[in-house]
Amino acid sequence: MQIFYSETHKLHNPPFELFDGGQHMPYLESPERAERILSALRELDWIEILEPEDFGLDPILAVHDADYVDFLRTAYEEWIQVKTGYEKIALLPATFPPRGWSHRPKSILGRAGYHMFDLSAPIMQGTYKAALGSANCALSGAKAILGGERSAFALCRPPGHHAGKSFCGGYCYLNNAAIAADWLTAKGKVTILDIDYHAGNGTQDIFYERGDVLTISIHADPDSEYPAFCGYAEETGAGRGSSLHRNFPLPIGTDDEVYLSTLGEAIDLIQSFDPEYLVLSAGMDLYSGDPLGKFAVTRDGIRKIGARIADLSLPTLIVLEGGYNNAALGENIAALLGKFA
Ligand code: SP5
Ligand code: ZN
Repeated sequence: MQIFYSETHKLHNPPFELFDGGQHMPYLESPERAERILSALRELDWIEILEPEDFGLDPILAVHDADYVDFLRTAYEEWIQVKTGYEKIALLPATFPPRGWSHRPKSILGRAGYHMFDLSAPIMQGTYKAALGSANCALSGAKAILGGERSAFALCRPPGHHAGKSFCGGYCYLNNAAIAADWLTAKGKVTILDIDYHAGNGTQDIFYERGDVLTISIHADPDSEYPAFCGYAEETGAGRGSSLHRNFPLPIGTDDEVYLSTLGEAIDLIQSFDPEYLVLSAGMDLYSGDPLGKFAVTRDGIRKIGARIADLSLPTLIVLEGGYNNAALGENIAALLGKFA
């Protein structure tokens, strides 16, 4: 299996994040995550690690608004020009628009509040480059499956599924899976199946009204978990995309059996849609030992999830999303990928 990995992810390494209640915590979405996965995969004899190709901005601008991408590109440089009495490590706003405030301000802090939906996607010096490298990993994986590979794994960092057409948040800046899926639609219908613990609100935003991409997310019930405002069962798409988005919110404590039976429902939907390609948003925070997750899914469960998805026999691009138990991350990815090899 071809694995696409770029060292550029290391340019994005925020020192802290803000948890609920304003607690400063070390940033969980760290470079160590990718390094752990890479070293576990290097142990396997059925993988080949490749540098991504540069696809330029066109496939990114097919998914994200131009003014948002421009904001990501220029934000840090503009922010460091602002005179403050404190050290500026990362751009993070403290003011956000409530419903109905639609004006996009000129100031960099104003635009940051406009394009960010939470406090977990700070923009640092290397963030934009890292996000481009991550998107290029997903696009390179998409090209591999177009070229006849049965599957490919994009070792993406930063992750993408919380990033929408014009917003970042939840550690995500560019929606890698969405960019790759959109690129694949030139050749046929695509399904994105999102198994990250958190609802894939960015992917939902991007494809909500599209008829050529079925999007499905299986996740912790947003009534009690992040991202709180999106990921409910009644959100099923609109316009041409009517009935082509599905959310499966699951309770805290969900185990292998419940997860696999829900996955079975998702697989039935995929089979009825009959896509040419599958993109799997693979967040490993569904694992029982994840610091951000409260499911009881085991490594054996992850192996079975991979096997059930592989049984669809579709050309499949697997894209890394979340997963923060660094010690278990490499083995969990190896378990997920095993049946695709
Ligand atoms: C890609 C991805 O998985 N993004 C997830 C971002 C989640 N941020 C939520 C932070 C919620 C903090 N609550 C912490 C409770 C820890 N016990
Ligand atoms: Zn997640």
